Amino acid sequence: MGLPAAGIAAINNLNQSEKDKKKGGKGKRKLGAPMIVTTWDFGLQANEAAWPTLSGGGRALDAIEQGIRLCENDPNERSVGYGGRPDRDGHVTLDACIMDELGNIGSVVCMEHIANPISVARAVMEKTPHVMLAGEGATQFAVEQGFEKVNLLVPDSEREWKEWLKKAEYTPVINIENHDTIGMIAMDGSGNLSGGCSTSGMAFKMHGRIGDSPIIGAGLYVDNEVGAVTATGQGEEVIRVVGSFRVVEEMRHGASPQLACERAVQAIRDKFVLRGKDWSNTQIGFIAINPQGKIGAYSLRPGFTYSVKTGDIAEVRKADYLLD
Ligand code: SD4
Repeated sequence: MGLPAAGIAAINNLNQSEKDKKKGGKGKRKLGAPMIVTTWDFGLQANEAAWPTLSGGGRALDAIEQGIRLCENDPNERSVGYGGRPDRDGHVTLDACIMDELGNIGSVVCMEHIANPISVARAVMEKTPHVMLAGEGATQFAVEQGFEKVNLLVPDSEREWKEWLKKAEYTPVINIENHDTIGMIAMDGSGNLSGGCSTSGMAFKMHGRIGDSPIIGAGLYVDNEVGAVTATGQGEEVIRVVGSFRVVEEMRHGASPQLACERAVQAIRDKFVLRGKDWSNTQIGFIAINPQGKIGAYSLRPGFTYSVKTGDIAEVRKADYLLD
């Protein structure tokens, strides 16, 4: 049995007004001023690359893609994109995801030979009926979309890998050179939030290993009404507590971005305790923003830094942490 025509119209109108609100149309909201927060020291340059779009009235989603691409293209950033460290078999496999203010999502996992996984993730989001593409299928899609196929393994990474092969011991190193996964969250001049995350994952990981970074809810989550969150560090632990979604849900229930990040890190610590596992070699960091422009950041161990850019500020900050 169908609804009467007037009832259907009412629902349609309601949906349209909700859509208008979220698109910044009717009921346009303008909360905090434009801002970007990015994981690690290298976020400073990424924020600068993203800022012209935000300060020029552009969309947070575009700023995110521009900022992350800068980092992906830099061969000296050895944990993201071109120049990333390979897995234990010598393959550079990249993970990335992106999410906008409407809840659109796109992700690529374990993708080889393409330097800008964040842009491929965006293409998955905008040009396919799917939300995730993996491995060869992701590369094939990227090539079909006009992305160039390149060798991502730079000589320095290859040298490090060959050195590692002599012992082939998998011991993740925390806070590698004060940069790691790039996670970027931003609010634009319309008060809309977006985020992105891109990584080559843990160096010398098993072939096919995927961390939190391309998994919506784990490495990244955005709810335009509540906040945007991203994570860095050992992805297995972030996935275990569905980290970024968890931080957003803490904020939804009233926690500040700071308290929400602290609770998610505590939840990760609690899982280590419950499982009787050692966390001395583990680092996890979260950053969060809310529509009022408040920032949160917290990590399991010392050494996590994040970069903040607003109209007045461009700086690297040290996050508070749970354990020495
Ligand atoms: C991952 N969180 O793949 C990402 C990046 C990383 O140490 O390896 N960080 O788990």
